[in-house]
Amino acid sequence: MITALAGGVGAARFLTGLLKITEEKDVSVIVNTGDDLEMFGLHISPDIDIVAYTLAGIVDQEKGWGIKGDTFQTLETLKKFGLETWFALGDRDLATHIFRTDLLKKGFTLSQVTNEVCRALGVNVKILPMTNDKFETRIKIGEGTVHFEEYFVKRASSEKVLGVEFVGSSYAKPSPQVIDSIFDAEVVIICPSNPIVSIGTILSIDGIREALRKTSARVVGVSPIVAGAPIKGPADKILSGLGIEVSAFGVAKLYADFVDTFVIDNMDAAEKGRIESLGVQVKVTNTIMRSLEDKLKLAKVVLEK
Ligand code: FO1
Repeated sequence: MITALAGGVGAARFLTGLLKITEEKDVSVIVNTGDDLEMFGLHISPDIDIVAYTLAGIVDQEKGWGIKGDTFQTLETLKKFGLETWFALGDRDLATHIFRTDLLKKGFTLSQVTNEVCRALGVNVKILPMTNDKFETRIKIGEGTVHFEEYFVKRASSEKVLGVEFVGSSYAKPSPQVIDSIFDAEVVIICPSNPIVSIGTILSIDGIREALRKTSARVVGVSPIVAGAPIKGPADKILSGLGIEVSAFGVAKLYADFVDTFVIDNMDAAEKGRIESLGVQVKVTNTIMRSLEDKLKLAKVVLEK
């Protein structure tokens, strides 16, 4: 059994490679729900949908999110009604949000809804929301705090990050199977996602970090930072805003209390010694996933003992 902790695009791309060398039924993915937001009365779970669409083979590969070939007629009409349409929701993508919102209103948990979405999309990997409780990642900027997606999309990560708030971490509980999936795994993989607003959110949920420290599974992290920058997303702005070194070492230090091995890119080979001084084993390889071959090779390096 393999369990992965995942955020959005980087994690989904890594999982594509992993699933070429493992059985879907043996893989569980604990997904960040801190990006979840409500728009037009609909509950949207960006990271769950990115993972589900990617593993179903229907994601827009170039963007990494949304459904390939989707149209945006509904959004254009909503704009005519004067609604905010900065978050690009396609017509087919909206069907997922309508379906999810309808089931949530009928009393289904986010876990149950996610199971239904996976069943409909033919995804046999277990996608586990980190929590079924309300949780929101908010970014502190000069004028106050905004939802992560407003910071990242509407404001294009333009403001200086003064802090990050996990609204819900004081009460949110892990969703069913999350803790078991960590203890029952032979390997737990920390995917190359944003260490603060994707992995950090998952770690802030009661009991998850402790389970990662205690599990007999081998815990392997993949650095999302290569040569001082993220491949995609605002990890550098968020890390530096929090005064954390924007490097493979900076991320390794965040995970050092539970990770056994940290996989870093060839370009960061010089950081091997510093990371080992944290008590973490290091593997150096190509972590930039341009092709399916790259994803396959990275997954093999992560899994090999
Ligand atoms: N990212 C953008 O940069 N712009 C968008 O308009 C956008 C819309 C969107 C709609 C549905 C969805 O599931 C994801 C979407 N994303 C968009 C991606 C999202 O902002 C981030 O990739 C994740 O939340 C971070 O992992």
